[in-house]
Amino acid sequence: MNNVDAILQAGLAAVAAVTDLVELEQVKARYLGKSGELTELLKQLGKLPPEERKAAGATINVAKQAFEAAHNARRDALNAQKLEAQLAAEALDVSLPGRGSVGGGLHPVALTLERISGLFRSMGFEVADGPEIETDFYNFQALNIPENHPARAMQDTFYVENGDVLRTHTSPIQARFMENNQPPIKIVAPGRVYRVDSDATHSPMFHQMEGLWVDEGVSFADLKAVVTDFLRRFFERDDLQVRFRPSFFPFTETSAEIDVLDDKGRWLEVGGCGMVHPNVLRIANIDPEIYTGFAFGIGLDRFAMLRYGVNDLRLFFENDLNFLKQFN
Ligand code: 2NL
Repeated sequence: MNNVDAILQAGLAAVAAVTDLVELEQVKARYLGKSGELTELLKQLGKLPPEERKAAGATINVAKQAFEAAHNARRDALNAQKLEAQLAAEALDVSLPGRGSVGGGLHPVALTLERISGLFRSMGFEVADGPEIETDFYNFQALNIPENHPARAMQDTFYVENGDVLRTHTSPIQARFMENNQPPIKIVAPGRVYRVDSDATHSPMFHQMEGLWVDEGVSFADLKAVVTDFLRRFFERDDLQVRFRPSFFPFTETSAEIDVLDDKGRWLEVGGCGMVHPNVLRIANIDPEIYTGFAFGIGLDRFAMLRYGVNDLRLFFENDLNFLKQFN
């Protein structure tokens, strides 16, 4: 019984020395566990003479309580420390400014499509659309493209099941519109088109816009006026030189290529046009003895390149955000 105080002092020192809760519980087991040092003293009580047992038991219990009090205080302190550390690690400054938001924007080809549609709307044209998977009839036959025309060959046209095709131009939109409407017809038809072609200057999917005006008395002079006015407004140059160069398309007669003079004095081809072929009107149940019309077609990707100074067509289809974000 003489060393109760020494055991207690050693126990209190051990409790004070621990740095985490696991260690603390190990120290507690060493003193108060099944064969802990203070527990062992209680087990020895029976060996004392009866008259000494009560006082010795009381002394050991006081030591036990002192140890337990120290243990509890240390446990609370370690828990508080642990909470402090966690709060510090998870601290969040709610007054910091947010990361902000990055707004999206339209693709340059979409911007170009919207701009050109707007110009034609202001001249009284409506915007029409149609399916990208077309029948042979609307993509070829209705446009006076004969059975053995090279444009129908497998190396130019994507064929899907049952002889349908991915439209190779937006003309079928207009063929459908003529079939369902009588003149006056005044529409533009923008959209995706597909051809078996892929290199630095050709993509298998690209964008076209065609225009069509059918009414009594529509002439090649009207074609030249509308196309020239459109080009001068698109390029924002009132003195832009426009040239109509004789050409051939199965769906127009007469036909012409459209060239503009650039600022380095070179003629650039920007599209094709012509008077709608009488066969095309007839197939759509429009009487070519009463009505005439003109049509034209341009490449929207090409117009987007010219407007934004983009020199490689592939940039439009790679979806590189560093490229696209310049148009936001
Ligand atoms: C080009 C040439 C052209 C047409 C498209 C057309 C449509 C119908 C009837 C007659 Cl429904 N013609 N479209 C006419 C001439 C030229 O496109 O170089 N496109 C990029």
